[in-house]
Amino acid sequence: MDTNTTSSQPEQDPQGNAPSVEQTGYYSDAPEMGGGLPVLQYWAEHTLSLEGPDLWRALTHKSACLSCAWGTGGQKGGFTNELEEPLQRCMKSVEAISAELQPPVASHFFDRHSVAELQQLTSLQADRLGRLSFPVILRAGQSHYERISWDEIYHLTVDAFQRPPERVASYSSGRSSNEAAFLLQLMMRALGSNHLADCSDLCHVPSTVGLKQVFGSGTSMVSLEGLKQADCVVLLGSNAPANHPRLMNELIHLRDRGGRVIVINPVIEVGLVKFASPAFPRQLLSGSDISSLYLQPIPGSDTALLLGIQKALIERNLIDRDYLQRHTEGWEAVVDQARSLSWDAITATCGVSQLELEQAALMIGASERVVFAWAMGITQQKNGVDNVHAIANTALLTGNAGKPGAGTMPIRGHSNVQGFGSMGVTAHLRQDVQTALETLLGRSLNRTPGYRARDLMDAADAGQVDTLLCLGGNVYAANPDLNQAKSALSKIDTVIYLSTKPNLGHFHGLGRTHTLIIPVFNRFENPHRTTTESGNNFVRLNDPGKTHLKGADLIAEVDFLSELAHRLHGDHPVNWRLLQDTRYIRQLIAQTIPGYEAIATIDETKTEFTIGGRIFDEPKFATPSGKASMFVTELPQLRLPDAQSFAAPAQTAGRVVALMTGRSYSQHNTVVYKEGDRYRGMPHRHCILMNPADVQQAGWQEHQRVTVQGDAGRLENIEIIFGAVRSGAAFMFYPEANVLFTATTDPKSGIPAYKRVPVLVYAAQ
Ligand SMILES: Nc1nc2c(c(=O)[nH]1)N[C@H]1C(S)=C(S)[C@@H](COP(=O)(O)OP(=O)(O)OC[C@H]3O[C@@H](n4cnc5c(=O)[nH]c(N)nc54)[C@H](O)[C@@H]3O)O[C@H]1N2
Ligand SMILES: Nc1nc2c(c(=O)[nH]1)N[C@H]1C(S)=C(S)[C@@H](COP(=O)(O)OP(=O)(O)OC[C@H]3O[C@@H](n4cnc5c(=O)[nH]c(N)nc54)[C@H](O)[C@@H]3O)O[C@H]1N2
Ligand code: SF4
Ligand SMILES: [Mo]
Repeated sequence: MDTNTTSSQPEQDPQGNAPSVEQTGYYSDAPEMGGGLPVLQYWAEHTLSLEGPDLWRALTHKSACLSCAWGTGGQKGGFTNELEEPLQRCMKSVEAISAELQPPVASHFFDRHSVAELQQLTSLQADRLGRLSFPVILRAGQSHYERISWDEIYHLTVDAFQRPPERVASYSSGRSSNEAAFLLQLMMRALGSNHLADCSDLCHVPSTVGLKQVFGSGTSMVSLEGLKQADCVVLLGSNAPANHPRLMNELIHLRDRGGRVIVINPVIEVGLVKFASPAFPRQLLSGSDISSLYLQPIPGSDTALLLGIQKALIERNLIDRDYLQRHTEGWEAVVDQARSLSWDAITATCGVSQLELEQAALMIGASERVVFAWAMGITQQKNGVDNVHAIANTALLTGNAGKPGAGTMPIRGHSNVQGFGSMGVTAHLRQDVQTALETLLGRSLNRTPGYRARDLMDAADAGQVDTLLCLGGNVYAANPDLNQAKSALSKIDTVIYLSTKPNLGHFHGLGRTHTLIIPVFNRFENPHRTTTESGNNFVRLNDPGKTHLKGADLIAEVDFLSELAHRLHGDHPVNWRLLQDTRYIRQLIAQTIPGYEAIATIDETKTEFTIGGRIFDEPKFATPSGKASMFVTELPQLRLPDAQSFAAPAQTAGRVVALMTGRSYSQHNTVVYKEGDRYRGMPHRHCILMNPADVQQAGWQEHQRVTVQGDAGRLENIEIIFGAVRSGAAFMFYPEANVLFTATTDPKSGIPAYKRVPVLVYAAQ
């Protein structure tokens, strides 16, 4: 079966307004708009509850929000964005803080519950165990985690790192500070290992790779101030109402000033049609219109859709040839390719009509300043880098890069994931940072690129990794093929987790000889002053804080890493123990990380800043020639396998669909906060969101239970929920869905194609 057939998606109305969710008639139990009163209700419930005082203390603490990389949390307390606009804390921030404010895991908990029992927990149950507040170890042959002393921790970890450098690795997630990130990579590189896998390898790595090739800089070129000047935003593959809620305020402002929003997403996300933001009290009941045009492509086909928009722009003479000639290279080939592709090939691949693509092109062409913003629907694809190139090409063809109010804007994930990249936590280090680190360490460093996250799992599976240090995150559940992940991690001798809260990885991602869980302070309780970097390239200074955990045996990440580095490397050429004072780390950052010079004086000036060299207000880019390089993007070949190719019982009649896996409204990555997703009408985690016509054609009904079979595993007893997802596609929640499939990766970036997973859906006999 092939998804490239007719789609039964609802027609767009000729005004270019997206169908309302009521018009689509898809939802049985979902609300009519995103945000709204439930958000205020959540705020009220939590801030007025017993945890209220601690919650307010954390909310008003001067530090960046823990949750997403939009980076709320200002100079004068926690509620402002970088322009000091008030009322910028969303409910997701409260959700994240509230999880951190849980009571500690009881002191005898691990004695009383074996790992086998803990493996039965769901993600939600694991998180609800409370905060980790003392270090524990699981030794080979033992059934229980047991408490461990700090002496023994250092003894074991030093021993674990004294292995050949090519056999030691780290994985990190983007919640820790810039200072911890910088230390981590310095310690690893000083050992001779470049195996600095990071959650961004599973997230925005195609944006970093693709944008660097085009513009010489891998982050957003649009500042928040710039976004406020745009008159059109093209939003691709993002569920911002759930994952970057304060971006919605900017879209509402944009619509209010007469601008347009083009949404590109195989699912009609209710909050992208209409959103009620508490920052706009007068529209809280009625909601504000978001999308002016909503296009629903086949999952994985965005490059085709963008080629269609490019073709329409060229045919209608809406491209800026003067700009292309002056500021870009390689544009002729890009224009030739889009021109030569047939409309049939384009529309058959993306499943969106020529008329709709032309409408989008007209909107873009008629706008003065267009921002192209995207998230995981674009990057987590087999052609993730091509998708990013196709977006950049569309921006460049219309002269929408290098002027205020326009440009390319990857919407980053974790609150400091971009800072990790800047600090050099990457398997593929930039040359200028490498050189600066070599000067700092007084010797040359290993230049072979290290393992990205997927390479790490494969190397571990092949028995090539002895030691893995995880600075946050959940490397087990974040990866595809959970069985492989478990088996790969079990071949590593020592796995060390630095974490704030228990997660599935602590119970399934177990090392062969030792697994250590070291509890750390989170951002708002960290005893050190730290910094973080938002997705808009803004560096925040986070004040020291205190934990609510009484008598807890926590450590600051920086203290652990500098002590370990000291024990491994001695005092030369860096005085590692001195780095327990984060001011010294900031001096090293200022010396080595381009654009971070202003961090040298931030302790005195307390002035937060935008990183130099990244926001392009003029079409002079960071490439050697100063011009943007344009790359031809291939039309994706999207065929779904036959039903027979899945390991299902013989004679099973089923439907093969392109499954998108992603987040529910109430989860943060692998950590589930609440069972259901009210905005998609999914009452619990074991649902598959499907197109009603597809379900009816298969002879099934809503709420019926089905089996979902991928190439690596199956999930049974999954409830069908009708949703505004296009025909041939479906949506399920991660991390549960990660059991289903092996990783198909983008050869240009190594990212797994989480957003286009072929699965067979069938009803139990
Ligand atoms: N509350 C909350 N906030 C978060 C997170 C969280 O888990 N919870 N996680 C953080 C992190 S690390 C990240 S990376 C971001 C993630 O933020 P998002 O990228 O917004 O999250 P996802 O749920 O992965 O899915 C994004 C959207 O992609 C669409 N999509 C799927 N396939 C395709 C496709 O082929 N093409 C297009 N155009 N769209 C597609 C889906 O329908 C969905 O609406 O959010 C960050 N913020
Ligand atoms: N199928 C599918 N899989 C995906 C995705 C998808 O869309 N679909 N998305 C991918 C993406 S975009 C990402 S980013 C990854 C996420 O992957 P990760 O970043 O690896 O996972 P998280 O679930 O964010 O990690 C949560 C844990 O981090 C720890 N933590 C929280 N705060 C801190 C802190 O301050 N310090 C330390 N040391 N630890 C802390 C807590 O113990 C918590 O349990 O998952 C990827 N996997
Ligand atoms: S938009 Fe993101 S950074 Fe801002 S308050 Fe919400 S979760 Fe935090
Ligand atoms: Mo992410």
